[in-house]
Amino acid sequence: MISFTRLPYKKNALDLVISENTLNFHYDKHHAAYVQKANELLENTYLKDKSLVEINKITAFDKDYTALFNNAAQVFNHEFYWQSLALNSKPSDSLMLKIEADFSSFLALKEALVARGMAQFGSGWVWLILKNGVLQVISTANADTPIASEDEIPLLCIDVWEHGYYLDYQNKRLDYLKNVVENALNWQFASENYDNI
Ligand code: MN3
Repeated sequence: MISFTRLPYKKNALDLVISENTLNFHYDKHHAAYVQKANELLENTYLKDKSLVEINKITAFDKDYTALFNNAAQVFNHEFYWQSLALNSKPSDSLMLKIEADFSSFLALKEALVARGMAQFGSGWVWLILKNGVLQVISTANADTPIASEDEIPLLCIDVWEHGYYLDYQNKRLDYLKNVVENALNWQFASENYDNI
């Protein structure tokens, strides 16, 4: 059974970057629907008592479970995205040193996140991950998620499905990405993920 986790803040907490109106749909409708569909597909399978991460890892490469993977991965990705958002946060000293080592500067990392989001054709996700000891910015299409992989550890993500920004930014993905990256990424969450590896 996959749970519908609570938003880690009030729906107006990210206002001016992501509105309460967007979260009313994105969290209450889209995220909720992925939870409901994943649980319908889990029923009567041997996977139903496994954790969300285990379900993702097992179903990611199994064509018999494509629909379950798509919905379970979207649940994981959305939970991770809600935690990836916060106003006014900064990387820890250790993460900042790593960013400067692998991207040359914090600014260069932020530019890479925006550029990767613009380069993702159609729906998907932008991620800051640690892979083989190196920070990387990647994108995944549709529901695909780095946790399906054995060697990609996600630190932050940004949803670039249109449902995540259309009400606030219409078709202007660039404006959404720039505003999120500049003002609403939860670097404390990224730092905890990095420092706990
Ligand atoms: Mn979404």
